[in-house]
Amino acid sequence: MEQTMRWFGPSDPVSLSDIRQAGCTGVVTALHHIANGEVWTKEEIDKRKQFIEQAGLKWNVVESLPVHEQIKTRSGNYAQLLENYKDSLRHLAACGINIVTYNFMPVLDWTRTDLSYLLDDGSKALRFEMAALVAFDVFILKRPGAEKEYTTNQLVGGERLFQSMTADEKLRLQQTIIAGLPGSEESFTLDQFQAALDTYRNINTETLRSNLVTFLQQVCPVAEQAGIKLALHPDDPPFPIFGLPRVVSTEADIGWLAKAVPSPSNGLCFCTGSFGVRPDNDLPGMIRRLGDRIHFFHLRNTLRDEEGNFFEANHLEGDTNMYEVVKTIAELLQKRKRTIPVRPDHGHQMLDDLNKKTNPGYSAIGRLRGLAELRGLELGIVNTLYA
Ligand code: CS2
Ligand code: MN
Repeated sequence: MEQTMRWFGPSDPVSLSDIRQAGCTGVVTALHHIANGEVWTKEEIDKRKQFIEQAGLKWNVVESLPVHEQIKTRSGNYAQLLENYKDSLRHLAACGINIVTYNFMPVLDWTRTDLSYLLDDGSKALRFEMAALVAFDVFILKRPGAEKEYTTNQLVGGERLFQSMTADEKLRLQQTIIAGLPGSEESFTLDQFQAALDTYRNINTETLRSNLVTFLQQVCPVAEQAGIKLALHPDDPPFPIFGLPRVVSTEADIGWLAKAVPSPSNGLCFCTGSFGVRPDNDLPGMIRRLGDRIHFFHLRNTLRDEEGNFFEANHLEGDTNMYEVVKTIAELLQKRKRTIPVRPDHGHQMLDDLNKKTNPGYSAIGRLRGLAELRGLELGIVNTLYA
């Protein structure tokens, strides 16, 4: 596995030198200063690439080349936006970067309700709590019809939590959900968020799926010709929220998509932290069966409960059997005689980072711990199985 970490560019409090000291050979990054939908020029790509190489690292993966909402909804300026996307892919390929991550989640990128969930050991994790989602959706946003999408128990839990919250806590919850987590391209006020949700009024699962297929049918031929592997990131969390459709949550979703667009460039970013939230996703089995389609791994663990809450657990603990996952990846790489970029995805806020301002999920030390554990695990497995 090629060890990488995500880097948010020159303003990231975690520097390229930090990432190198963590044992990475590459970074995963994006041109975050270019607005979603605009073309990434060769000059801009090359400038960033040089900067990374001067620090002794490689730009292995783009995460993300964001897909504009108008492409997801197939509305407005989508035809031009598709052309821009193709141009950016061509330019990336010309600069020698050939793995490109994206997602097809409507409106919101990854979603959590708590960015500093205190764990027993004093470190802090990101958490998704159903009652908090209901509190926001039904009682803060007051989305029309929202209550029909929850069970009575969920509504009672959401209301109880809402009643117990101070005004500050309500505002913090709102910001956590819609003000944009690291890497998200959008951030919203309440009104803007409701307006964005409304653009999906006539888009159900089938329509979103067909829009994803249209997107892929358009961009895959360009990607194939340029030698680019597209890596679709799964839905996080992997179930519908805010009444929005979700089409990248299960093995069946991926299987369907692979059949609909068989191009070898139509690949996957296999995020164990996203898929792993669903008990019906068998991760090692999925890695085995989807093997050739996977171009990039996010390794992260989660621990769920029966109410649909989950938090980001230590990388080697939680519902995902990370030993089985890494062993399956090792088998895959051995069989294919190739390597694949991997990042620890998120990490806890811990040690010295507890006193610093960090990007939620993207602290230096928590990710360093995750990466170190995953590397050790891989080395142990590879030496035992293939020495
Ligand atoms: C997130 C996402 O957990 C994650 O991987 O950081 O922002 C992810 O980068 C995007 O959904 C990929 O397009
Ligand atoms: Mn991920």
